[in-house]
Amino acid sequence: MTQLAEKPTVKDLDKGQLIDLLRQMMLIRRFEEKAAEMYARQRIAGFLHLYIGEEAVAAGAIAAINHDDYIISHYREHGHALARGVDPGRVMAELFGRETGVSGGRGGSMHLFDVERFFMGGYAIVAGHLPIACGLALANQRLGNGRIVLCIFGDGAVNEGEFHEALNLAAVWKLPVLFLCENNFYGMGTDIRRVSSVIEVYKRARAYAIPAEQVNGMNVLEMYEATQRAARRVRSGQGPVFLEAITFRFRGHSMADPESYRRKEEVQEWRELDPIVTFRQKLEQDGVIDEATFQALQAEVEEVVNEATRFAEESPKPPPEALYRHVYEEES
Ligand SMILES: Cc1ncc(C[n+]2csc(CCOP(=O)(O)OP(=O)(O)O)c2C)c(N)n1
Ligand SMILES: [Mg+2]
Repeated sequence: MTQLAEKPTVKDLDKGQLIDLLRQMMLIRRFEEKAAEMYARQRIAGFLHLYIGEEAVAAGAIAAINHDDYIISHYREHGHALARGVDPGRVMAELFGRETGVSGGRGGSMHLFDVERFFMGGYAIVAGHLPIACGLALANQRLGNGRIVLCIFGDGAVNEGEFHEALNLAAVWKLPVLFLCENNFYGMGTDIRRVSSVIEVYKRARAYAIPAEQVNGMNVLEMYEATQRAARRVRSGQGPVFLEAITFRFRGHSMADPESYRRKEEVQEWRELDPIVTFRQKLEQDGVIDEATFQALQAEVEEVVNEATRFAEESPKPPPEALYRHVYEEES
């Protein structure tokens, strides 16, 4: 029930790594803007939940763990997949429902999966993946492979039974899970202040004797530092750690959200904390990048996203018989 001890060290990050964090956030932003455009043009159907505004959480946290640590996430997960290095073309193809998508085009936006990159989904059921995170962590613990599980979910998950079951078991069994709650204050159109008796989500973890703290999720370096410290503790075998990233989605819950539940001024206030704009300014002030570097990054990201979209567009749709695959075992 203590704050995480040791002080953070982003001093370890060199110039290249700092630029990578900026590039990563820019890629997620541009990818999402393109996905919104493709949705409007009816290239993408079904649900589409954008991550715009929350990029610092994914970029900072995922850069701070090992490439073979597991990540398991909720349904607003495009940014997490991209930050883990899942191929943007295969993510876009999944949104398009194409055969080349990471889940063969049958999962769509909420079910991105890439086992080779230890990215274990994409889950549409709110809080449904927290027990799965515990299962992955139990396997790691038994195998003694040194891997941890980064389990990402929204504030909407914290009043679900599975949240409490998972936290309790993880604490009792000292499972190597890093719980990361993206608290953006809304679950669909519901304000957390209206439905939670304790709105400081991290305090709930402390009730299970899990070390927990709040992090500024609009600041990529703070996310990196906090995750690095938390991951170190989790990996040392002392059990789970809980981080609550304070963040905000700039767009509606999904593409079909008139946002009548929140004030325009509130959204505007958070937009002024845009994690990409503020980090770019910091890097310029610190002399890490100049205007030309930023322009080059923008051009690079644009090209990656255009290429991903071209790949998705040109990819085949799954044939109708693919509907029967992975459903029942075929009789021989
Ligand atoms: C068990 C369950 N209940 C309800 C829903 C419907 N639902 C989809 S998203 C959502 C809100 C989740 O909000 P949050 O966890 O805060 O994530 P955010 O959208 O803010 O990233 C709800 C209630 C669901 N998918 N699963
Ligand atoms: Mg939320």
